Amino acid sequence: MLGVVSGRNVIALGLVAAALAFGGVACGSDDDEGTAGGGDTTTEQTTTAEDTTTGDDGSSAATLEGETGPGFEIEVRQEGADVETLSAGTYTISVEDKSEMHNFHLIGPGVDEEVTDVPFVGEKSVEVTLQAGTYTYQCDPHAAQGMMGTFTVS
Ligand SMILES: [Cu+2]
Repeated sequence: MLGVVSGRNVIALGLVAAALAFGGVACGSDDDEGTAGGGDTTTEQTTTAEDTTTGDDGSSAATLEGETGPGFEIEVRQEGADVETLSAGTYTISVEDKSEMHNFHLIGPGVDEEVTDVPFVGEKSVEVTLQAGTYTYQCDPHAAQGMMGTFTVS
């Protein structure tokens, strides 16, 4: 007897997986951040030569150092010390203005000198002749808030 071998051909069907095209979702982030509002602060720097010629005859103008800002402070110093009294005479007052919101204004007998104006930042020197009396130095916009001081000349 011949055994009939029934061969079975199993046809394997290869399933081709359909490739799905994924639409890549681009993360739309704004890379172009425009730098808004560049500071247009033009800081003027006036370098005034300090002519503190220490003359031998002692007739040279003494120097006062004024300072206004950056906070709500205004000062006049001589050799580092706060000025309260001075002798009459000619002085060079060198003002360092550290803020564009303050100025330096000296008012008194024979003097009405706005050494630096409000937008100015930097250093300026002027020569002033002080007479007997009381002088006020102030920041005009903020004098009422106490940004001022006085010294007496005799
Ligand atoms: Cu001020």
